[in-house]
Amino acid sequence: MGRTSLTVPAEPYDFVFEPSGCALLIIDMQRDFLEPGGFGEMLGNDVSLLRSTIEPNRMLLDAWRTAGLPVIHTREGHRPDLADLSAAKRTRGRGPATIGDPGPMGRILVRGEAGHDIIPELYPIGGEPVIDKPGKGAFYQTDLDLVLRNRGIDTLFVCGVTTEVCVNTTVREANDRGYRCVVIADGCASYFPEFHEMGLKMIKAQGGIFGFVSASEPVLAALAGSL
Ligand code: TIU
Repeated sequence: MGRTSLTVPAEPYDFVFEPSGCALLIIDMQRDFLEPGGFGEMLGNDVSLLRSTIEPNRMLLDAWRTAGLPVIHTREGHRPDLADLSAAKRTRGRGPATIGDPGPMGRILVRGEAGHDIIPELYPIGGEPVIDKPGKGAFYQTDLDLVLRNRGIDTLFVCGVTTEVCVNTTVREANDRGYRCVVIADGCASYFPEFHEMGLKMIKAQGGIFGFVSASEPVLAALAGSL
């Protein structure tokens, strides 16, 4: 792909980008958050709200791979010895089980366990870095910034779950580090629809205070036009 700029309709205004500097950043599309019988559902959440994001993400992933553009995946989770899990995070929530406890798909949010892994529909392929993060933001205590800089990436198209937690936190972190972010509205979701809506509004308010919001279809159309 050349150095041609593309334009995609977005809010608060059209977003102009150069594909070679754009990564697709897919946040925490993990089995424990998305699959029936996982940790998310065990806590009483309706995972179908999150599963609506799988198809838009799959189409974006296909398009990014076809265009030969960088894809980066993240997973929230902890070392098996939980040495990177703060007491504050472990004890918050007061649910029936917490991080590190046995769950329906292995130890909850522990690296190497089945539930911690990415759903099969969006499984990474060779050459796609997977960033394991102990927090909500993908920059905190990870090498994401280094990976992006080494690849000349300055723009992130951000998808994943959940909109108001890990997506919002990551976009705010990226914004302060000088990255331009476009959040894909139908590629993100929350267990709480009103939080999804407000999470997107918070990104694009005040002239795009943290970034832009678009959707999978216009982004796919922009990329297709460039192939
Ligand atoms: N990935 C992510 O957003 N992690 C969360 O903890 N989300 C919740 O909504 N709990």
